[in-house]
Amino acid sequence: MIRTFPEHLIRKTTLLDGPWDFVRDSENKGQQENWFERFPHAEKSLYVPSCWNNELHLYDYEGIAWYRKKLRTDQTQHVRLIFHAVLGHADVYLDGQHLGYHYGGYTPFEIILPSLPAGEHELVVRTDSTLDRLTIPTEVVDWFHYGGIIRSVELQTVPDIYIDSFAINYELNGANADIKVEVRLRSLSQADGTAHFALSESERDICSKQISVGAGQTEVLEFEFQLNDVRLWNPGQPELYLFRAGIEQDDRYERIGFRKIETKDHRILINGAPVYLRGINRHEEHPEWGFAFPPKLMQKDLDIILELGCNTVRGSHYPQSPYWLDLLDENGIIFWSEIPIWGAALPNETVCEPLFQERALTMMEEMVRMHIHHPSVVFWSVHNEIDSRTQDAYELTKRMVGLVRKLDSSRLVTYATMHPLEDVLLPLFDVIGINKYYGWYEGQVEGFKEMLQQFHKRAERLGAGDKPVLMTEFGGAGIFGDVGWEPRLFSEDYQAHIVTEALGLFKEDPRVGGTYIWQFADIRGDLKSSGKHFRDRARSFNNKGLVNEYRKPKQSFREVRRIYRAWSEQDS
Ligand code: ADA
Repeated sequence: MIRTFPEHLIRKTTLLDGPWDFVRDSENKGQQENWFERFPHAEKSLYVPSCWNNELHLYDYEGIAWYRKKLRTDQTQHVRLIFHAVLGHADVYLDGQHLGYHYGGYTPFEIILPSLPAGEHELVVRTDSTLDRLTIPTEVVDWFHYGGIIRSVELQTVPDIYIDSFAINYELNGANADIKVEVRLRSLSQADGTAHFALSESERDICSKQISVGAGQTEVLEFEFQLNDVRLWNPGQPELYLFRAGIEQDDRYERIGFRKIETKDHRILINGAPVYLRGINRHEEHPEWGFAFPPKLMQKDLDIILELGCNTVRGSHYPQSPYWLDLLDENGIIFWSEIPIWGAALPNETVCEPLFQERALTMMEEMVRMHIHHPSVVFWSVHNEIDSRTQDAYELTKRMVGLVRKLDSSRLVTYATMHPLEDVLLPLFDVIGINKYYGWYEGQVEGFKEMLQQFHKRAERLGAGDKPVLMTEFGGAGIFGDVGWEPRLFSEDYQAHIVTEALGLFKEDPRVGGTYIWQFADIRGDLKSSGKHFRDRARSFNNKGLVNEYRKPKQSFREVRRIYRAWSEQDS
């Protein structure tokens, strides 16, 4: 399932999920040997979506792999092929022809195949999961280097004139919403055509119109209207609106929620009311599924996060599944969406590289377009822990923030810094996220107090003193089951101690608007016996989860639940 609700009722959609032929190409000879025309003997059958690393004997394979799926179509038809996420580089071929290339990992891309003849077709995908100094993320990153087609592949049949895109924008004006809708109708026909277009919301007809679309052209339709007395999307009390764009032979549904996002007095305001953020960082990862996280487990993650008393989740560190965001929309949970620029070990030279910058901007744009309608998304985050002390970081960040503001001015733009006392980026953002690990990587947990005092002074000097500060990462590792009388490093007890002490300190600071504990669940780490990074990660996992990788609660979970629930009581 891609969404929790159908996006089309008329348009025929089929998921190509299931077994695909799979073969590694560790010597990178597939292109030269035309594997896209003559697929070699498959090494195995692999279920898509999945990460190959979760299969036997493929655990640490990073590199090129080819996939093949045979499909059968019963008549000539226009096809829209959507890859909802392929890790790294993806080249797509159909019947030996190269159809397109995408770089990324967590955002969808599509290919239109006009008049695909009836018969059997061979869809081949070459993927490359290799991380290097210019990929995003780069080669040193604190999560497992998975590879594969991690989200569904969808085959849609579209008519001669079809709905190419459907964008809904609004501004709240008192109790009413001023709405702007843009729909693109695209023709795949050799002849001019017409369509009867209708826009509606639930059972309410909004407008309809007869449209002509020239052969092979795209017609852009724009509508403006007002909805009165809208029910607002609020944290914990979400209200959602389902809009339909339709023509005789095609349709598309988009769901939104109405809310206004602001900042004031160091707080995030939703619909004018301050919301203290009780959050958690969540990787969309599981030891059995990797990044191909199944919907059923998303529901379970959500249930655990609600049980914990959270009202927000940081999607660390990459665009997460639309299905997950649908669940957050439906439960009134605030979401922080970010792209995988993970910078703790990112050299400054990389930040200056044109290819890296181009990838960063493209990824950012793809993420904003992908998640734009989700009311749960309140923050767009441009990066995590890059060297924010440099002018080069400033230049890249300025471009990224500028792009995001151009694409969406209704949300807050943010990032997470690990250099709060030397950071030169503060003035660029609406909200500052701070990652610090007192009590774990440095000093005692009390160190937060002094650091925050210094930070606030510096932020004022830089003209950023009025911005809300969120503690976006803090915590420590606790190995599940390691409990005792003494608070030893790596015990559940010590982890619980750091997290609870830190939460108390943050709550006393009026300029801190919320907390995101690192992290929800233990995740697989990227450890190499020859590598120098992450060698403190016992079991090859980052063990800072409040629950372990199978979602079993540690002592810190129970402590945080007590604190977050008490805060929630105070705020209600
Ligand atoms: C960083 C980083 C996280 C994780 C964490 C840790 O702050 O943003 O992804 O690596 O440190 O556990 O050290």
